[in-house]
Amino acid sequence: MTEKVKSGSRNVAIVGPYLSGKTTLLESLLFVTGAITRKGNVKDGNTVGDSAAESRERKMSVEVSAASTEYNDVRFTFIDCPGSIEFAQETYNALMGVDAAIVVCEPITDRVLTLAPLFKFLDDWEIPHIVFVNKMDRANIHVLDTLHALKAVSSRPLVAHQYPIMRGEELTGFIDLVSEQAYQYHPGAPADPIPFPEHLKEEEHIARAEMLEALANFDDHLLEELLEDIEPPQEEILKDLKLELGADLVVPVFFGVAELDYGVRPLLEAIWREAPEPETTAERRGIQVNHNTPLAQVLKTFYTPQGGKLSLVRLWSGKLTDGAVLNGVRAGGIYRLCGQQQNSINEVGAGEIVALSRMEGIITGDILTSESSPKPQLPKAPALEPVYALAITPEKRNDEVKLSSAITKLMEEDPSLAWEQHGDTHEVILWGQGEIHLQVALDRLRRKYNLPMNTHLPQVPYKETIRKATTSVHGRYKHQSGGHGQFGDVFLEIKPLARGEGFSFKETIVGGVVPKQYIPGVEMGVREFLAHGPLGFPVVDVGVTLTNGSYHNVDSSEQAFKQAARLAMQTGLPQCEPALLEPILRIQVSTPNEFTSRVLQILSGRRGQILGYEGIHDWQGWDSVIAYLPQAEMQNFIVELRSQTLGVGSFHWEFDHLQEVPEKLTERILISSGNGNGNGSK
Ligand SMILES: Nc1nc2c(ncn2[C@@H]2O[C@H](COP(=O)(O)OP(=O)(O)OP(=O)(O)O)[C@@H](O)[C@H]2O)c(=O)[nH]1
Ligand SMILES: [Mg+2]
Repeated sequence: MTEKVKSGSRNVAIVGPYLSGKTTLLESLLFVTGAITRKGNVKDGNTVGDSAAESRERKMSVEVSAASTEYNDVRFTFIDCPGSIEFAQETYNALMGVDAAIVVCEPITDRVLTLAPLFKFLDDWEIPHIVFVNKMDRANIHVLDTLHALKAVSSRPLVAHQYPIMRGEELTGFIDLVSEQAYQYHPGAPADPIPFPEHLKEEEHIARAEMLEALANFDDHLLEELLEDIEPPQEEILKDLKLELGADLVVPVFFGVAELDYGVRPLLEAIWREAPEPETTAERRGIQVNHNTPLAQVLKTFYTPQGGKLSLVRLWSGKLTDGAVLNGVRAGGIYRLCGQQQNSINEVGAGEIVALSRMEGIITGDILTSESSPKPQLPKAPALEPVYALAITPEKRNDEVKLSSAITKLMEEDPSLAWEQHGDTHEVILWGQGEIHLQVALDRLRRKYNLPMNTHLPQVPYKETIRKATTSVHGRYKHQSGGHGQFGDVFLEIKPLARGEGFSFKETIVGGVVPKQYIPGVEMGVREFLAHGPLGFPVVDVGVTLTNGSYHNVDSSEQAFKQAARLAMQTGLPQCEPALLEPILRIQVSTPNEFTSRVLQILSGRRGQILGYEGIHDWQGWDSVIAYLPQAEMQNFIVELRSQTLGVGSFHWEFDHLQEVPEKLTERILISSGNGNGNGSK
């Protein structure tokens, strides 16, 4: 298909807290621009944004979805991002490739904190953004209070771009603060100009003055005009809005009702007029736009329900034509997306977001160039650490072999998933960002790869150690079976080592009472035994010395000495006061400081040891709490943390050390692991 040349393009992410109306806004944007002729809605599961089965089923977005449309001769590609914090990686990856973002939120003042991590990301990366206060058909707080609350969570100044006209809790129109023209909304039609509503004069003046003052902070000429009471020309205000939005210096605010298309056209008009062009974005990212050399970045990987692979890329530079070869891989096709609908095109120019098919071996975040050119570095959203785990086993035993290739594909789609086969517990553990995140991954395994899974809570990789030494434990292995017998005989000393030292093996054999060639067998026997100590777990921090023994000329062998060593360990280790050890994590929790005391309580309630807390230096109002937390207490920690912090608390973790399990817990752990005989660590 050959297309008429557009005068430009804009790529805009639609982001914001969970259920704020992003997918509904996308539907409305596509409708008012004519990309779709009938609007779907989230409840009926027929929106463009939530067309993936996993999103439809849950009535929430669980992955990004791209849709291209046209407005005033400019190609717009919107990326509808999931709001749930568990899918934040999707949002962050997409944001790296857009020219601007629309932050959709609700007019609920005590929930604005949920915007804080997003605002921080946008400001850290200087991504121009506009706020769209949605659901203004149910706004039971005053507009100025909404603005005030929003300002408190943004490090950049928020400026109202319009002043809403309300009837009770319902939005009926708006005053454009640049032109001071008032408009009345109508269902299913563009807004009409109306006379200025005099009763709003005072409030409108306050909002307009604030907007102009915020803009003047970055424009001396405008500042002079304001000081001299000169009315600035509209073109000057619009020019400043464009420049300052483009440099992420100010954040314009709009109001609307996405479900009724109210406020959607003014929003679109503002993005069209004020959002930076793709070349400006490339320049700000330090990318040399070279018209000959393609440079693209993968923002998302999809495996479609039919099994095909699609890589959503931002083309920063150059152009792509059908059959282009990037990083040595030939693209199967170039597509503009509208949710799951793929429209094939022959060619695409710099500044657009399109999908490439069959880019085998290419994963999200990859930088793509034509074969010959050296690859420049482009910033990449940091990968989120997994904070929630489930152990999984295929429902059908034979499926085990298929599992790793399916999970690898899932991880190509979603880099915030991880998996491991645990060395101690032998479980396959799926790691992710929360319960829903993992449920979606399991749904995909079942639906796309026909791999239904059973899940259970992962076992804690406990270890055990000893508290006391024992001298000279004897192990003798003697076996006579027909011809050639077996004989091994050893004396071992077992002692505890300092925490973290692991295992050591020594020998003090004199006079060849245990011949040299059999000593490795003794060590092997000891090591094998230590894989499952008397409490049922791997034993660590133990030193064993082979002190004495005897052998038989004919019947001795390495194998026989191995058995003798095992027998000695079996007798000796229970005499050494075995003790259970649990992994302790060092965690760093980030939380709004109004919730810090709750976080401390949660940690103490989970046997955590608080090491300290302080304000985060580049994040006003947020604290960082450092603590030791037993791994056994981590399972639902993220769930509780989020429930106590409006969903925004997060944490980093790393293994720190092993520590003895408190006596009163040991017995419970041993019984539930099926290893204990109820006699605790004694
Ligand atoms: N009253 C009202 N409800 C709305 C409006 N916009 C969306 N909704 C409803 O809000 C709910 C969530 O809408 P979505 O569009 O799925 O929100 P979202 O932000 O995409 O949600 P996630 O992607 O899951 O974070 C749905 O039930 C919508 O019908 C609006 O303007 N007014
Ligand atoms: Mg959505």
